Amino acid sequence: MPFFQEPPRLGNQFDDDPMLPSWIARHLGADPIVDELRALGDLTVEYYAKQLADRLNEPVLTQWDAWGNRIDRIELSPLWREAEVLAARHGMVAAGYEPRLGAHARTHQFAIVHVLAPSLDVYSCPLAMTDGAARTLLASGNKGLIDHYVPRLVSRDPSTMWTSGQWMTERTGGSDVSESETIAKQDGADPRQWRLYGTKWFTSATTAQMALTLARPEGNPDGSRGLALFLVELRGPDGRLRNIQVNRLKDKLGTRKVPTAELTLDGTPATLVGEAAEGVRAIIPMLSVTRTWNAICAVSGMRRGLALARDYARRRKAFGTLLIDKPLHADTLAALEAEYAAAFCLAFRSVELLGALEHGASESDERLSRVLIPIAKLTTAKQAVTVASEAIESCGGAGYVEDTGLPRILADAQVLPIWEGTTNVLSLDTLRALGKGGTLEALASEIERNVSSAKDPGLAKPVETARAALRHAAAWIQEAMSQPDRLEAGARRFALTLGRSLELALLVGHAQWCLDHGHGPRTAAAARRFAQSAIDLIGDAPLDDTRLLA
Ligand code: MFK
Repeated sequence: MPFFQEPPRLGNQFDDDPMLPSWIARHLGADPIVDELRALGDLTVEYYAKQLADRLNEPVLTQWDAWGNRIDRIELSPLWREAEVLAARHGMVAAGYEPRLGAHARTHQFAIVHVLAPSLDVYSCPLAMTDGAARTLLASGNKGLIDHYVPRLVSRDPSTMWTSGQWMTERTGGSDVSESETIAKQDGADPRQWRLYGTKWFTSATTAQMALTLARPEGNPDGSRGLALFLVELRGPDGRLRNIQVNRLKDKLGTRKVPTAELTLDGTPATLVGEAAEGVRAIIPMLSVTRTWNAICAVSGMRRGLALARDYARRRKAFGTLLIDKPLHADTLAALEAEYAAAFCLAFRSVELLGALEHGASESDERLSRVLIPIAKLTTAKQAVTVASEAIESCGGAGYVEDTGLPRILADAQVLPIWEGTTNVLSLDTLRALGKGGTLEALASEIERNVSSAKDPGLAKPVETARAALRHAAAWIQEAMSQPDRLEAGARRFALTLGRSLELALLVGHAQWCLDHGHGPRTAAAARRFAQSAIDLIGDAPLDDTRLLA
């Protein structure tokens, strides 16, 4: 009988997660949520099979009908059509807005996302933007828009739920939105009704019913302050796009199921959300929400890669034994599991802060979240790519062959450090956040609060590693503050050092809780292992060398 390798299989993605059950027990404790998450853990296995079967389907844009009418219709992949229904029914957005769990609603929501999203082919993208749009409208105080749109965005009814896009990026760039070229012209006498003219270069999930977008009201000054925030309903009552042309769908490395498009707006009706200026400031709540989604999707993607890699190591034999029994293979997987555990803590701490912000956070929580959200996004996104790459490598050649489904994990992870602010843009945002008084102190006390809870002697070294990295980072920024080029050049190493020391501290805090509450020694092992990785990345590269090299 010739040999055929058994493919890796998924188990229940709640029960098999080494972090989520203890995190839920610590923060929510409630049995009904455990039952719900366990049921989703089975559902995600079922959808993983569908995802593999759906692998070759992609969105299709049809620009013209047979009679020459411009129709710009986008057909979604079958799994995405199912995901629309599942997402509404399981409250992937709605759960974050429901009052039952108060400030823990966000933890509940993102636990659902964490379990389910890896099987839904990046349907997380429109959901993240939908969530961000709901939060942005609520923050705008525009009662008419809130009453009309928010109930749709946070609905659990698939027949009434809407999704929203977020159109910021133009040909001038996705990072520096101050150069946006889209113009808004007043439409008639109603000061809230406008028409938009311009090109949007990267609009994800163009099948959404609405979008929030930036445009410059005619006559406004250049720069980001002259931009205003608008709400666009994409289709009229006849189902046709309202003066929007879909120029083409993007041909991307990953996120292939997401219908990302280039659009021309040619007199698109739009409603002004707030003032006719300061649109960047008005859209910031969107960024905080989508960056938190990014962090959660980074850790859930890591989980999926590791779940498959772990299972594969228990099925695959080479040189006489199972891979899992080989010290080097086990060592490699252990380091990745530690990386996941650390990233998990930071992503879910961001979620907790998001919930606190929405339920009357203290001033120090507000300061902390301003810096922790960009740090969590940039740190976990980088980890997601590394872990995905290692996870597919651990499956050998199979990890590189498309019809195993494994390469998609890496291709989809690679978007995470790019969209919603690249690593460098968010490193600079971290510096900007620290420019606000008391932010570094809030971060330091977050680290200290967590490490000082550790009583177990086995955690002493990780505690010292986290403290030492933070001390080094604080000393560096103190010195670099007066040297703008040095400060900017070192910003990524600085932000990642803060991210990794925060992760270590949170992991230590959770490890102690697990030891104290019968959740075993595994998280403490993760803290020890993570502490052996590069936590402190602070350092200056000579600027002359940089000039020679770059
Ligand atoms: C799985 C997850 C799925 C996610 C779906 C994603 C699909 C969507 C695809 C995309 O659309 S990707 C494109 C996303 N684009 C970005 O994320 C933009 C990246 N660029 C930035 O983040 C820039 O830093 C930013 C546009 C915000 C900078 O704007 P400006 O024009 O330089 O404004 P400025 O002066 O820096 O900031 C304006 C105000 O906002 C300032 O307030 P003050 O004047 O009071 O100081 C800033 O402090 C404040 N601000 C900026 N960033 C902030 C912030 N406040 C809070 N939080 C922030 N992050």
